[in-house]
Amino acid sequence: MPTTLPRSNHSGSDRGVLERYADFLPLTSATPRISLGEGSTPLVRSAHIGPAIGIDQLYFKLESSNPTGSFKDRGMVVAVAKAMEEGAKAVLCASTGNTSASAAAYAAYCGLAAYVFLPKGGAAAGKLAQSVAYGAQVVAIQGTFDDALRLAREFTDRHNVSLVNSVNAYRIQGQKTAAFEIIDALGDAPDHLFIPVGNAGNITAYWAGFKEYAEGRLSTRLPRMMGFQAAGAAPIVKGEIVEDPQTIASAIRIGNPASWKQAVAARDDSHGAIDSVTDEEIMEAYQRMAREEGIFCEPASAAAVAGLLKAAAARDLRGTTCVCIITGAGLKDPDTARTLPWHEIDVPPNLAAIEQALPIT
Ligand code: AN7
Repeated sequence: MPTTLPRSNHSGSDRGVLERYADFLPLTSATPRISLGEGSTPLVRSAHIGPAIGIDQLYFKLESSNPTGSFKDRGMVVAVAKAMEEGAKAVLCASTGNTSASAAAYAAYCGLAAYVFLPKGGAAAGKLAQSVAYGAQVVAIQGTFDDALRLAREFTDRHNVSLVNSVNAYRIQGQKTAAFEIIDALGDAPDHLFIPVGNAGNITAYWAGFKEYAEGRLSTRLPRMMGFQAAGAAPIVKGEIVEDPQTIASAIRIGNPASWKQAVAARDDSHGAIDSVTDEEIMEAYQRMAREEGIFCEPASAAAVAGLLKAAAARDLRGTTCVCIITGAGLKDPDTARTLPWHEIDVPPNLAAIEQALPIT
């Protein structure tokens, strides 16, 4: 155990995942109760999209409200706490960007070194900026995320560094707490859970969480797990590895998911589905989320919303309770936002010019 541990300085609802769900996590008295205020994220009822498609009970789980702007913080806080408990001095991950931002933040907070393997040019600008700001050593791998993950596993086999990808079971343990929060907020599990799928850790974790609460009689039913991959990076849908995955949703540009089998089990055990959505459908959902709901999410998160729209067009979801997981914040990927059609009105600094330019009576 390291001699200096960060103090847990949180109270109330921002006390973090380790304290809020201690009874459900593999903690010991030696596990440092660290927190950057992760978890306890908002569950917001849809203002316009739900009513437009006849789903009265549609909710968005804003995982983008976590400390580093994505759902990764829930699992990362457990993985890093356990690494601390085991005396690790450094953590390492491969990432399409969000895992690296989260690993870098929790490592900084705990005084650990962080090494992040990113597919070169493959992480959105905001995520790369975070890794740099938190002081991680970035290693740009000239290949895909799948190459980076393979190399991260090989590297950690040979060196004294803790792997904090979702192949680390503590990550899944922490991430499952989002399912608990949904049940705690709604009083029971929803009928359908819509979620983007990349490396497939998150769908695995939610399913574990829903099952755990049901087994403990803290809920009475299980949701159908509805996972969505991008059409150009849809190995689970196709049933084969995608060597050169392509999609605008860089977070889920993954061709050989680590938790492939677990995702298929979640799909089948829940009588759900894993389907794909095109980049056009993702961008349509991305815009609608921002412009109709006031929720600026990243493209990968919009894949879940695109999946909801696709599913609602194919079959009647009216009368059901649906939750859509908004996995990451829109600010992570400003370059994609700038591709939306927009125009700026350029004016000299006087009121008359502005009044002439704006059609407001
Ligand atoms: C916003 O950061 O894989 O299916 O390396 O960042 O659990 O992989 C990110 C994945 C969805 C997919 N939404 O979750 C990484 C990484 C966002 C993401 C996913 C990711 P998984």
